[in-house]
Amino acid sequence: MSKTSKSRRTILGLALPNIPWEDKPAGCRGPVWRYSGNPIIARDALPTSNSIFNSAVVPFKRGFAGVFRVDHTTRFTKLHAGFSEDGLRWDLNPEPIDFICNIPELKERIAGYDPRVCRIGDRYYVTWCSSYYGPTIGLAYTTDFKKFHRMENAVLPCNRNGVLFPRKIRGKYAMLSRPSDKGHTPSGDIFYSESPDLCYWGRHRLVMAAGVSNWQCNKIGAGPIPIETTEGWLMIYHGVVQSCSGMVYSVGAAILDRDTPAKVRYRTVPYILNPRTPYECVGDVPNVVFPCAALADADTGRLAIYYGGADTVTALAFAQVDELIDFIKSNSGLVYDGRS
Ligand code: BMA
Repeated sequence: MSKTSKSRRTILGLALPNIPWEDKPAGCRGPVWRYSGNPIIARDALPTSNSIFNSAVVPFKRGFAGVFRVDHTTRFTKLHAGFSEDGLRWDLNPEPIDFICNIPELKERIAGYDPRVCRIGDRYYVTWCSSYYGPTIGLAYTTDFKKFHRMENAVLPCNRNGVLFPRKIRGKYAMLSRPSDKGHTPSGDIFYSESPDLCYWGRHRLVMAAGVSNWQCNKIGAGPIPIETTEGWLMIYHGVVQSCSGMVYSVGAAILDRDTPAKVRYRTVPYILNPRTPYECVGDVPNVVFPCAALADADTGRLAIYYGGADTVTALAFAQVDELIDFIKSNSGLVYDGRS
């Protein structure tokens, strides 16, 4: 445990002594480094899986639980629950989540991908890209990762990357999302919305637009549940640039104001992670790193970031919160070219 991080206690959250961890390897230049055992979940970990990626995990009981994006060999995309003692070796349910749904109009709308899981009180809320006349943000909750209760969709279509904040802000539930189109969305920006009850959402505000630097110039979307720190909300996000051979997905980080998260305080001009290993560059969709979850240990400042590689496998990366925040602050640029 680093003395500095302990005395600063930057993360305003719980201790997580069993967070998966590996020290930064010598020679690593940036503030984020990959787990040496990547990928942690192979594409064929389930009998019917084509790929398992872009998935969300949280601390649960003495270990961890999660909701995983599993594209089947039918190429239908489903959500599966999974459990782990150490956050590295995962047991995924072979059957997809069968949501309990009392809303007839949503019952048959079962498409699901890119889940996030957010604990608020004693409930774990799942947001994911669902389908209702186009992509929209599905919402459900569970207390045990066995029964999942479907709620109303959060937004009108078309929208992706719905990410809840882990507590109410100024008395309201809060969510980030990224309005999109029905296809591969050539451009898109991150917005903030509030709700009194997780059903009715409003006061939509632009947080930040695509731009600032090339890796994030076409579209951006929030990734893991924001982590509350003494500096503000640490938001890890993906950014996209269109290249000659397709879209390239990288990862950046920003710090949002604690009381008014639509205000960006700092935002990385360089990426903090980009596709460069074989499992990130080769797969069903090459050149994609797509983070959907981060574990945080308030005692040590350790972060474990879960991300999808090349739309095929699940991988893990690490960072130290103080080092990451220093990096964000000293490499920050804020150009809101979408504000007007
Ligand atoms: C986005 C989403 C992600 C995917 C990415 C790259 O639009 O569909 O699930 O990882 O494209 O294909």
